[in-house]
Amino acid sequence: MVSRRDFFRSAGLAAVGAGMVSRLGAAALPEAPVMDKAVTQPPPQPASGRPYNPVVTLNGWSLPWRMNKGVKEFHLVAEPVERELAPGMTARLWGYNGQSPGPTIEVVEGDRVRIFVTNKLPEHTSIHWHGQRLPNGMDGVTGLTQPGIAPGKTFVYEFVAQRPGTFMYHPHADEMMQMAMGMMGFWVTHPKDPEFMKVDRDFVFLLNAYDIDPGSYTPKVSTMLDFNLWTFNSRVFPGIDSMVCRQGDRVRIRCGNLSMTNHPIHLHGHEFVVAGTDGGWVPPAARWPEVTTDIGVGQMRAIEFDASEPGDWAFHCHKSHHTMNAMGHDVPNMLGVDQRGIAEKINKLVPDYMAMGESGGAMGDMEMPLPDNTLPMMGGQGPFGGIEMGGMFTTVKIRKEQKPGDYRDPGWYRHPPGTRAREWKGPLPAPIRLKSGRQKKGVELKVRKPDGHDGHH
Ligand SMILES: [Cu+2]
Repeated sequence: MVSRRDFFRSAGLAAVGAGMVSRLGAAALPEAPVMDKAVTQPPPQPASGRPYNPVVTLNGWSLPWRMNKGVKEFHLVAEPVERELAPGMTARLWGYNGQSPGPTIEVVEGDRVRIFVTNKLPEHTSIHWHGQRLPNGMDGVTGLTQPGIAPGKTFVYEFVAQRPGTFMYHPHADEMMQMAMGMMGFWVTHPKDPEFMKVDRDFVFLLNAYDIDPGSYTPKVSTMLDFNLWTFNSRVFPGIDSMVCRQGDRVRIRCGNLSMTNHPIHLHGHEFVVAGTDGGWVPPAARWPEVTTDIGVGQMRAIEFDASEPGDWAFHCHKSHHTMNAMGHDVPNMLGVDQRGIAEKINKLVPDYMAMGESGGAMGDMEMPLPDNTLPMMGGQGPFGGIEMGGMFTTVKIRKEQKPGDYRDPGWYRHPPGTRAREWKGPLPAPIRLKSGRQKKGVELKVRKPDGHDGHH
């Protein structure tokens, strides 16, 4: 659960916040809760204010608030964090309140919101509230709408959450550095009417990416294209939790892309519709069915589907390099090459050399020593062996017996007898092949040439 840190224990914070606070006439800043775990936290029911249906942040959490004379007050602390990307690999990132991404902020349409932002980074920062309608001076663009928040200082943002929908937040200060280090978060403004577009399960997460050399801990921030860790909410498979649903649920998954490239996000076994973007909800008549939707940089897509088919359904980015982890992005293709003895010889020269198998990849099963703090290129053990995936991959687990509101992982799906692909041991019919290079006898093909003469072949 949320571990809370007494704000006043951190003396530096109390001192720097004082100037801003006195102007607001408040006695003290709201506490800044901290999360120390990377597992999905159960959705918190609102303790005060208007009712809403909370979202579930994949491998994340929602930030508690306090009510102060009708204003919802949140406290974000920008700070260095340690984030476990998957068991076996931890990254030294920048984030908010103990994690990267920062906590999800959930408010209701019409709420007056006050967000205190304390900067514990070694350089200035700001927060831009991506997609929101707000006074220009609250837009968080360093140099344009405000000075940067200097290290040690606290700024306050205040506006009315006018438009219900799905938004993101991230710095608009030294963006290349700060976003490559993991500074970002999700924001959901729930509709005033809790019945509007109500769903049974509502998952949210960000698409992001890091470039961390095997054996090191800190992302290379100047990378533009060659990221080696493609993440859902700063987690890679097999470290990403499953999205667990009850059969028959209406399910919404909201993905915001704050990486440097697009991600075609694909769901198996079901069709979905794109029901919303960061610009708002798509009118029902304008939605079309999809099984993959491309999410561009700086875009959010809310997809919805009926979880009608029980099973463990893959959910992943369709770029195959985005479902691999750090090791092996530069491996040459050795298909068909007899490599007997070569790997051992090269290993004498290059200790970490790993050759791609002559009969294909199958690197999920390859045994090789890894440097400290990295992950195999593909991993994850399923009920039938290696899943051979990494990066932006997880599963949607749909079960008949899952209770409403229960997000606990039910384990692997047990396929009913006769419903799983299996080895065939009977006689094989002769394969039917199309003969190429010559026509079957008795077939005459007539071609009309462009010059008008008929040619017979
Ligand atoms: Cu991708």
